[in-house]
Amino acid sequence: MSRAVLSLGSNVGDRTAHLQTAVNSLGRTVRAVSSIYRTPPWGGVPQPDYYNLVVIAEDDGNDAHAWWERCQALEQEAGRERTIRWGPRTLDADVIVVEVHGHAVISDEPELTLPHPRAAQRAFVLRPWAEIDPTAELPGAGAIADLLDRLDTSGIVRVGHVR
Ligand code: PH2
Ligand code: MG
Ligand code: MG
Repeated sequence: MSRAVLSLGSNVGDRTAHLQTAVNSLGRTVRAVSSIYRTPPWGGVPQPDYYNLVVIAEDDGNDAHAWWERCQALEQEAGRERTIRWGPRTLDADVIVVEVHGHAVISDEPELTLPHPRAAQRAFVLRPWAEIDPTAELPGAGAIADLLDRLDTSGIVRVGHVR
């Protein structure tokens, strides 16, 4: 059994619809979905605010890579075009953490680095994640509640929920 924390974001087109479609596509793997948060763009590229949420999903497999493939498929479904790094996008689907049989997967593959190397600095990941799993730990970095205390969350606003 494997359990994944996935971060979904959109800042092009109908942001809510892109998130909704992605959550629907994850289907029966979905165990919890956070609210949708409007979040200021992170990373220095001027662009519209994102809508972000976090999903916790589970499957019967033992393969962290399968989550990466699912995320790629979600981005493709949303017509994602890869242009500017950290630039605007219809859908970004990132694998934050994977546990296989209760153990965190540590990986430094370029395609899938686990845990996600920048998650500890991203309130747009930690804030929605803390909503659905307040005592979660980011392996190697500590409790997400403590990490979040050190970040600026002032621009993050809860705006709704997928159905
Ligand atoms: N994704 C990015 C770059 N910057 N900023 C926010 N607030 N939310 C995102 O999902 C996001 C971002 C590209 O991965
Ligand atoms: Mg991303
Ligand atoms: Mg990404």
